[in-house]
Amino acid sequence: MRIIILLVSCLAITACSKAHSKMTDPNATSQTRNLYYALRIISKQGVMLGHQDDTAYGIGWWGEPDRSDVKDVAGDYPAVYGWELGGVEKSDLSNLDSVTFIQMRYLIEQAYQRGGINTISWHTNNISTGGNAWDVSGGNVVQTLLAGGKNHQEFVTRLNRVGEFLRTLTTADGEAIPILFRPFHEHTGNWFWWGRDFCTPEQYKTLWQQTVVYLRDTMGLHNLIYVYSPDRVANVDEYTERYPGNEWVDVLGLDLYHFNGADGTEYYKECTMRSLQVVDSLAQINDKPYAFTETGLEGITIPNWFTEVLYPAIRPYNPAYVLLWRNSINIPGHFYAPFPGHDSCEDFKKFTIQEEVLLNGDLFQVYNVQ
Ligand code: BMA
Repeated sequence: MRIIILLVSCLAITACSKAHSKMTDPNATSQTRNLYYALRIISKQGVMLGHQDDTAYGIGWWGEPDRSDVKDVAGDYPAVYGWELGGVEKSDLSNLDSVTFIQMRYLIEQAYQRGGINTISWHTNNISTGGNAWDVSGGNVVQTLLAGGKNHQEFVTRLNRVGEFLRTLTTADGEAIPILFRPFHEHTGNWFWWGRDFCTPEQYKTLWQQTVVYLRDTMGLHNLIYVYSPDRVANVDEYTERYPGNEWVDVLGLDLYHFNGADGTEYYKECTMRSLQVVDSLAQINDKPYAFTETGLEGITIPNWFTEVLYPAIRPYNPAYVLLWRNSINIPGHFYAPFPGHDSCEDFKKFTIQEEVLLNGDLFQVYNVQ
């Protein structure tokens, strides 16, 4: 039997009373605060498995009730469900991966009702060029979004649409569903317009802070936990160069993928361990939970990747969760979790059955501790 997170309910009470003031949002709802402190406690007991778009679609299926590739293989849903907002800022009905926002809202609520944890990223378009998040042709776009910049008003309009969607994430009783919100990610890389090569550290920090202030203070959203997630880093200085500050960030994240199949294994392990070491030390110094916010090997071309590559790389550390990216239905080979019939299924089961790897059914009382 796995670890029962029953412990969370009693431990969280102590943790909450000690450290309420440390969240970015001092007025966060009680469920949001409980989730935040539960992350820290859970991370001492195990690592939750996450999967992007888990219940929206998978390999060979789309929008089937109660379906999940992770569940089909491992017998349970992941503990953490990743979602993506790109498109909501333009009032699109679906996100950039064709998931409708109506469906996403429904699946987020379902995940919450079964005790799961929801996290949301935002691959937002480039306002200056009209291109997508990967369009880096517009020079320093971030600067134009800040107060006084020529696209500031438009940025606020778009952020407002994000906030209005987030506001609708409630239970039928109107209780706000806590969300781990992860904007402007992988900014230590140079593939998104908010990346390292396209704005100064101060501009990035200001963009982050203005985003928090708008959602939290102007819009009054109190169900958000703010997650900072750079790509791989070599040292503490790289991780903190664009860090908006402890009062603006709740969870320290890390995104890092395995490239080049078997040839890339050692490099992936080395980078993951070096980067997690950095995040782990900063998390301890700053008293924050941390998470491996995105990872995976596209197409899982190494059948024992979960037990032989991922597990040893994360084992020395205590991320609260590790989130595998999506299983695309229409981009051939673009999947990161196994599905029935895939070569890595047995290995994935071995990985998930370990005591310290937590699926949805292992979570108990994360939200409603009084
Ligand atoms: C990327 C890929 C894209 C997708 C984007 C946002 O890593 O999966 O196909 O559009 O994430 O989800």
